[in-house]
Amino acid sequence: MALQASFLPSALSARKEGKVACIVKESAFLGSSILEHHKSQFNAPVLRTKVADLMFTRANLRGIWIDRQILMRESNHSVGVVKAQTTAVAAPGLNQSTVHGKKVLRKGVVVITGASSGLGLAAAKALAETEKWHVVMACRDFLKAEKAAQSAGMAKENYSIMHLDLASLDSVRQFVHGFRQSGRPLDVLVCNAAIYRPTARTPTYTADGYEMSVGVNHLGHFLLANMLLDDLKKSDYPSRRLIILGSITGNTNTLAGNVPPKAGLGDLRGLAGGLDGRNSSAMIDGGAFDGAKAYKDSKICNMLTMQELHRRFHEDTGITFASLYPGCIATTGLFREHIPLFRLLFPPFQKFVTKGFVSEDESGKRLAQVVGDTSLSKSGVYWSWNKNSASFENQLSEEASDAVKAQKLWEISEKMVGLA
Ligand code: LMG
Ligand code: NDP
Ligand code: PMR
Repeated sequence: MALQASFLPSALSARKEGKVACIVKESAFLGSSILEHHKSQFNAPVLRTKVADLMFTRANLRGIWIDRQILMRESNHSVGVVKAQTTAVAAPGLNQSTVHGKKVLRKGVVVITGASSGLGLAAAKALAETEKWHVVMACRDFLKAEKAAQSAGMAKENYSIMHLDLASLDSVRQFVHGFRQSGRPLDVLVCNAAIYRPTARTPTYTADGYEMSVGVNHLGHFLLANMLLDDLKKSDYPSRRLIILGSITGNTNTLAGNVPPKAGLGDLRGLAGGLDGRNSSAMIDGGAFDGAKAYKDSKICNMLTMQELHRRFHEDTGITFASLYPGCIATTGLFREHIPLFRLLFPPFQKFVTKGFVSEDESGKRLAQVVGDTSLSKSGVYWSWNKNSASFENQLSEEASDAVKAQKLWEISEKMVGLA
């Protein structure tokens, strides 16, 4: 059996204010899962690995790529955690294989950011259960993601976990590099991760110095989406999609969108000024910091970006660009920073008063539809679901569908993430 191995070093992402981890150890917990994985799937020889940096060993066994990745997770302090993952995928470029004379579509590969909890995890689970998707869970906390996947009952061959911290553009670039090294094709990208800081009195900043909510929810995803567009273009999968989560609270044409503080990007002067709270405001519109508004503003950015991607790339590439409001998933980690009373009252309020509540399971199924259902393949759409859980094309607010603002947002964002 031919075994071809290559070792590719890669730089580590570092938060400006934090220390880069430099101690590496192989976790027994992960190590055993890899071993079992190897044995059950390929009966491959056990590859023993002791590595002190980010490395990839690729073994090409009779046309099946086995990628063994050992990634080091960055932490604010000097503790490193090793990630190891092994996955089989069809050789890139072949979207079909023949089994007993029948043509079978290969597994689709979907990258979901923030798949360690809430909607992202529920969608990962729903997709993995179909056995038609391999889910790459792009998460900032590897162990949390591994535990989440295991407790969700996801079968090992249906997912892998890769480190991605959207609060660092370096980490985004490294993720893309690592993903490409894995040899997997990219068929669908879901920009799902987000943070919400409703009780923050003062802004916090990403490694690149941008206000955290917009930095993570919009700018990190903006760079990721732009970089991975090339990979989506190369995919031979029948329906390639790029999905960015939106929300009702960013849309002022709804009751929920009118609960103060209301979203609004103004003339983008704060963003154009660097969103750093020093030379300019930490808010996109140039106003005083408001954590809840920053989140809602970031959601407008997400919805505008999806439409701008559609205008720029859909016709030439055939890629489907979509956004969605999955319903009010009032129980997720998104509200972790809200006051305890809010966290207690919000779910029953949404269940019994607004009736906008949706369970994590149900929301995961909705996102999974946008990933894979043939009926939701239209590009440029902001999907929502009615009371009977039937999908429909929803209307965005005037600001969230403003093409001039979308273009301006695109141009400023390109500069901020180093693409222009
Ligand atoms: C603010 O907090 C932050 O202060 C601000 O910084 C910013 O972050 C902002 O938007 C972000 O949030 C707001 C938070 C403050 O407000 C809420 O939490 C309101 C939403 C939750 C409302 C709970 C309503 C309680 C209803 C109970 C439902 C039980 C369901 C049983 C029904 C059974 C039916 C069969 O929160 C607080 O500080 C404390 C909140 C105290 C409650 C305030 C009550 C407001 C009620 C308004 C609700 C209107 C509902 C209409 C009722 C119709 C009845 C049919
Ligand atoms: P959760 O907090 O449960 O999930 C958010 C995910 O994002 C987590 O996995 C979290 O990781 C991850 N994340 C946060 N910061 C970063 C970062 N810097 N780098 C990488 N990943 C990060 O929230 P939800 O599931 O509710 O939210 C998912 C999406 O759904 C968001 O885009 C949100 O805007 C959208 N949405 C949610 C609604 C709701 O009612 N909940 C309604 C409408 C839209 P970790 O686990 O490590 O914290
Ligand atoms: Mg809102 C009328 C329906 C409705 C819906 C569908 C939502 C969704 N909310 C509705 C109404 C109301 N909310 C009303 C009447 C109030 C005043 C009591 C209210 C309040 C409220 C607060 C304080 N709602 C909130 C908050 C939050 O902190 C959440 C937020 O804004 O997060 C950004 C939130 C939400 N309400 C929703 C949804 C989906 C959210 C959170 C998630 C998000 O937009 O991503």
